[in-house]
Amino acid sequence: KATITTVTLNAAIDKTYYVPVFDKGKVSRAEKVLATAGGKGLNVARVLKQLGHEEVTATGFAGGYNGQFITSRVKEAGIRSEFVEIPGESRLCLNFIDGRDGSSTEVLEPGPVVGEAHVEAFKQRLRKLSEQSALVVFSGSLPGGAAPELYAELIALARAAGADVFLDSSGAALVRGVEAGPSFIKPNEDEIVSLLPEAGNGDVREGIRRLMAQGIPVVAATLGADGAIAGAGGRIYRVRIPRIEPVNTVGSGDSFVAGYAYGHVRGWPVEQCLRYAAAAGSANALSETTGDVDPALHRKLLDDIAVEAWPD
Ligand code: TA6
Repeated sequence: KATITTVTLNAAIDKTYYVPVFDKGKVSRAEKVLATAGGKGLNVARVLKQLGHEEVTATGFAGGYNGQFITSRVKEAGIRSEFVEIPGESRLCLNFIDGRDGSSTEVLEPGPVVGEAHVEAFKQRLRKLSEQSALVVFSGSLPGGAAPELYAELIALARAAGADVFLDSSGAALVRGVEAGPSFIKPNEDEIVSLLPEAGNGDVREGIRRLMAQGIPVVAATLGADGAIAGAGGRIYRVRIPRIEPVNTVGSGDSFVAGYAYGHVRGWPVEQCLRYAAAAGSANALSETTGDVDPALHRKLLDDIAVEAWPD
């Protein structure tokens, strides 16, 4: 099975506004606006395709005119679109990039509420897709109306249908989802603390060690310009990335997940998966478009990524 399926339960149109001056409480005029099919899972799907993974399927919920935009962009990118249509309008996620310092300000809509019948229809769709997939990647927040344990249920379902599973989420969805034992998670520093409230000391390495001890095989924490720290096979790895001038960092975490997934389904060793992942995250940050990796740049960046196992 070569297919990787990505799940985006709260799909979005990601809009990036390049604004020369972005001042809170003032009128800002954008000089450039970009729109992409977004929500974390769709960024993962697009980057997988750009990295050269041929068989990518995207599923989740999509609704209204925005939903049509999202699914048509997905198809244009050569990704199989298997979205369950829901009433209401899929959300917009806005990213304002201030020309003065390149900083991003994001405003994320909550998105439509999903009903029980649609969740049931989605489970059936996911079961079929998981039977055909080597890996299912669950990314992003849960839509309104979904129970916090939904990821845990979907992970169990995908596993039972024979697929491996990654989870990249936050808050209660992540805490409950982790109980179903995904093969890979990518919490940020705060999320490590929310997953391990009793650990308390905020040490990322210790948090990763504990999550591995709880049975999560790969735990990767991305640290922006500082690269990443990851745990796999009981070991901790430090991933260093080159110093770059980022253009748009939104979607770099998703690109990291795509890079890791690319190597994982090919059975690559952890170090190689991490290198591929980090190069994808950096390449995305150098593009104006959210969730966008230029393969030539990715290849070039691979040589500048350092992955070292931390001494035990
Ligand atoms: O990771 C960046 C991003 O994918 C944006 O593209 C935006 O769509 C947002 O995350 C959505 O995140 P959420 O966790 O709300 O699904």
